[in-house]
Amino acid sequence: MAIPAEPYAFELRPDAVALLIIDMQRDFLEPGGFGAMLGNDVGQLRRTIAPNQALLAAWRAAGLPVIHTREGHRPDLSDLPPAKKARGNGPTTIGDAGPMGRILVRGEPGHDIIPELYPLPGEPVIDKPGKGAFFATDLHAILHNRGISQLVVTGVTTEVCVNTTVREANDRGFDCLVVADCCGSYFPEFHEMGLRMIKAQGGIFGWVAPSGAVIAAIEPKTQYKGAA
Ligand code: C5J
Repeated sequence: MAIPAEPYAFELRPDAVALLIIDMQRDFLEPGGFGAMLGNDVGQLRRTIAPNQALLAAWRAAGLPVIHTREGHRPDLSDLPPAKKARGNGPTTIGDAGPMGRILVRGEPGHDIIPELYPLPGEPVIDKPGKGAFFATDLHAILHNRGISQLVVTGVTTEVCVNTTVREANDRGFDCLVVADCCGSYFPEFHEMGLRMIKAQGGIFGWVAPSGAVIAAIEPKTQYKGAA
C-alpha cells in the first residue's frame, strides 16, 4: 500500500514492516522528570503522545508488530561509557539520583515508558545503552528473524535517538518511514531540521509522513454494502 510521503510515496508492505517507538520514557516526557529538571520544555515532546496513541491503536488493530525502545544503563553502570557519564558537565548526570529515581538506569521509574504508550505483553522492548537502537542491542536479530525490512519510526528526540536509529537502520538496509507528528524535540528547530535531513536528497535516510497518512493506509476500509 502506497503512503503519501516525502520525498515520494512509501510503499508499505504489511508482511515486512514494524512500528518502532523510540524512547517515550517518563524521564524525557514527564513534568518532574530528568528532561524537565535540565530546564527543557517537555511540552515539545508531550505533543507527540496523542498522535502516537492514535497510530499505536490503529497499528495494533491491524495486527502489525510493534517494538519499543528505552535508553538506559545497567544499575552498576558497567555499560555506561565514562565519556557519556561526564557529558553535560553538570552536577547531576546519568546514574545519579534524579527526580524519578536514578537517571536513565534500568528499573527506575523515570526510565520506564510513559503509561499512555505502555507496551503490551509480547511487544519487544529494546533496552539500549546508546542513542541508536541497533548499537549493543538484539534489535537487528529480532527484525531479521521476523523478516522485517521496513520500519515506521516514531518517538523522541527527533534529532538524537530517532535520527541516530534511522541512520543505523538505513546503513543496514532497512527502509524507514519517520512519522513527523509522532516525533519531537525540546528544540522545534532541531525537530524540523532532523526531519529535513532524513528526506533530503531523494530520501537519503528515509521518508517522512504525517500519522494521518499512515493510519489511513493501515485502517480497514469501510466495506461497500450495496443496495439491500
Ligand atoms: C533521546 C537523548 N532519546 N536526547 N535521548 O533522544 O538524550
